[in-house]
Parts: sequence; structure tokens; C-alpha cells
Amino acid sequence: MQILAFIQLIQPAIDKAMEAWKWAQTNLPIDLVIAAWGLILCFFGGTFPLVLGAYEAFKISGWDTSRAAIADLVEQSEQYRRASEVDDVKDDDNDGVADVDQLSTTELVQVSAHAHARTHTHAV
Ligand SMILES: [Ca+2]
Repeated sequence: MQILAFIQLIQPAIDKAMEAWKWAQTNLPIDLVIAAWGLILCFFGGTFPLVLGAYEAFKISGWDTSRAAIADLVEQSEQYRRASEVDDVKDDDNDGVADVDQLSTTELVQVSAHAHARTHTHAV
């Protein structure tokens, strides 16, 4: 179960990155960021032409699809996190200890997978 331990280790960093991204989307003036990007291209575009060319090509050809897929993943991740938080405090046998703290690793993975399946929506 090293994968589970690894996921638990990096989950706080992923959560912080997602919160920072949400904050940036709602609080930063996106037009100003795009203008700054254009200014950077004006002065440094010749220094890294291949990288910038690849970036612009990706932005034109696949960014919209990738952006929609990433937005879906973020939304589903948030739904899973909310469902997981509800599961984390459940105490169905009323012994004062959260049920997830009484599960074996295998059972915990099964419960987590079930929570994920409940929240997963499949876009067609
Ligand atoms: Ca319990």
C-alpha cells in the first residue's frame, strides 16, 4: 500500500495548489496576466523560440479540450473530497471512533473507491 501512503503524503500539496489556482482565477485580473504574457513574448520570445512555439501550438490546437478535461477532473475531485469528508466522520456503530479509523488498509481503499464511484460522473 505504498501508493496509498504516497497519495496521502502529496494530497495536502495538491489541495493547496488547487486552492491557489481557484484564488488566482477569481482574484487576479486575467486580462492583465495575458497582457504580461504578451509583453514577455515581445522581449524574450527570441530566447526560447521552440518552447514558446510549442506552447502557442498547444494553446491553439489542444488547450480548449485539455482545459475542459482538467475542469472536469477538478470538479470530480472536489465532489470526491466532500464525500470523503462525510465518510471520515461517520460512526455507524456509535462507539465514538470514526469508522474509517477502524478499517484495515484494504477496507479503507474499498471505502475510498466506493466514495469515488458514488461521486464520479461520466461525461459522454
Ligand atoms: Ca465506529
